[in-house]
Amino acid sequence: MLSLGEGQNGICIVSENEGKIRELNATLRGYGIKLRKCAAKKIEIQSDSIEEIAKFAALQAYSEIKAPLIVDDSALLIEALNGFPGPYSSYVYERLGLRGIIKLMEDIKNRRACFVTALAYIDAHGMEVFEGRVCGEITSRPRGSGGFGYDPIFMPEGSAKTFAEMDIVEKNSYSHRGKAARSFAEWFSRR
Ligand code: ITT
Repeated sequence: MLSLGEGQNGICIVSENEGKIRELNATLRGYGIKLRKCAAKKIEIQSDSIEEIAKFAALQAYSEIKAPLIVDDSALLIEALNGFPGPYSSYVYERLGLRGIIKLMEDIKNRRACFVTALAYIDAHGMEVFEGRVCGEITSRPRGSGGFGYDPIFMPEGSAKTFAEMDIVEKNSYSHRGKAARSFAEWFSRR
C-alpha cells in the first residue's frame, strides 16, 4: 500500500507515552499514515490552553529535528472541580493518582468530566492543530486494566464501560484522541 507518511520513514511522533502512540497508530494506520517515534524534547509550557501547549512543543521539537512531526497534548477536565486537573493532568496523575481523584470526588454528585486532545502537526509548510473532545463521567472506583492514565475512572457518554474496559479500537471510536487523529488524517490525506 502507498504510504502517506512523509518520505519512506513516516511522520515523527514526539511522546514518551507508549499508550498514546499505540492509539494514534491504530487510527492513522487506517489512512495509510505511518508514524515513527523520534527522540526530541517535548517542552511543556504552563498554559490553560492545551492548543498553545501542543503548538509550542511542536515548534520546539521541529527546530530540533527538522522533520515532519506530531505532538499530542491531552488533559482531563472535571466539571465540579472547575476544570481541574486540566493542564496539570500529568502532575496530578503522578502525585495523586486515580485514588486521589476518586477521593477528591467522594461527596460530589456532579461526576461530569471531559477529555481533550490538541494534536499539532508541523512540517516545512507550517503548523496545523486538530482538537478532539469527549465527555462522560468519573466512576466511583477504577474499572478495567486496558489503556493508560485516567482510563480506569473515565466512562464516556453512550457507554457503560470505562476506557480501560475497552480495546483500542473501541476507545478510539469514542475518544478525544481518536477524534483529533481522524480530523488530522482526513486533512492530511486531502493535501
Ligand atoms: P507525552 O507528553 O510524553 O506525550 P504524557 O503522558 O505526559 O505524554 P499528556 O501531557 O498529554 O501526555 O497527558 C497528561 C496526562 O493525562 C497524563 O497523565 C496521561 O497519562 C493522561 N492522559 C492523556 N491521554 C489520556 C487518555 O486517553 N486516557 C487516560 N489518560 C490520559
